[in-house]
Amino acid sequence: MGILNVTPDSFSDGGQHFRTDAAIDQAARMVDEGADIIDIGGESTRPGADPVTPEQQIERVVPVIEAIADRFDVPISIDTSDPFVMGQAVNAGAGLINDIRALTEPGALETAVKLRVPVCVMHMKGTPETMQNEPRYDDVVAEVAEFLMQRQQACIDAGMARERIVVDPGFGFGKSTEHNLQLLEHLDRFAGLGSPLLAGLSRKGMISVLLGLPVDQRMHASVALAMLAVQRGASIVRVHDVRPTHDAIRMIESVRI
Ligand code: PT1
Repeated sequence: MGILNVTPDSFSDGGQHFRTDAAIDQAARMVDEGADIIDIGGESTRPGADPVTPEQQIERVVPVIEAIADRFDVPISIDTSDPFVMGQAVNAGAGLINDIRALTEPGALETAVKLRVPVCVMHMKGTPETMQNEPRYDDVVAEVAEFLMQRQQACIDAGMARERIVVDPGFGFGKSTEHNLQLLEHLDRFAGLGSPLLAGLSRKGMISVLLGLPVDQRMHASVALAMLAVQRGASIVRVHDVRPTHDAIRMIESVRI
């Protein structure tokens, strides 16, 4: 899954047309590099980010989704928690809902069921504004697994098929580096939930903590983390650097030890 952020901090502020054109170019590149899904988000959810209104998200993502759906044959995922954005995005051509709030916003679960697309439910402790303020767990693996199992069940009860619900432990979302490492070590526990598993580790802060690298130098470490996730059962890895990750996964799959 290639990451396509359509936010002012990810594309310099040349207006919506400039943003849409830049996003199409980036999508074309990721498709060429082997991406199987393009994940489009109009709201930054990294630690400390401010929320964005549904109207702003729609203004940013809908033209981009329409353009990509028009040009490429690649599945498009919409990274949002807002039911209104979900509807507009699926209408424009998105085929997967990626929700860091695991369909907990009012109306989100019902909307996702009505839209009849697969979903990704992710674990987060707190909100993006505050989640990295000393997160605490008794047992992070058990707590995250319990949450994902509950959200998976809520989706099943609402009428979704288990294999159309993707689960994600939410690396970096209300987790210290130690928590992230424990989740990675026990990732097979989440694969055991019987739904496809997604892991998002690309360029995240834990690489800075462990290796002291700035964000523009985290590619190799990110590929290594993606490989660990794949070997522990992840079926989707959400990444910035598609070609190196794609090559590494192909290598794993042609060796399979
Ligand atoms: C993710 C994810 C996401 N991550 C899914 N969607 C982000 N399903 C956005 C840091 O510690 O893992 N899974 N959508 C990006 N969020 C972060 C979080 C970016 C933490 C950076 C950090 O640096």
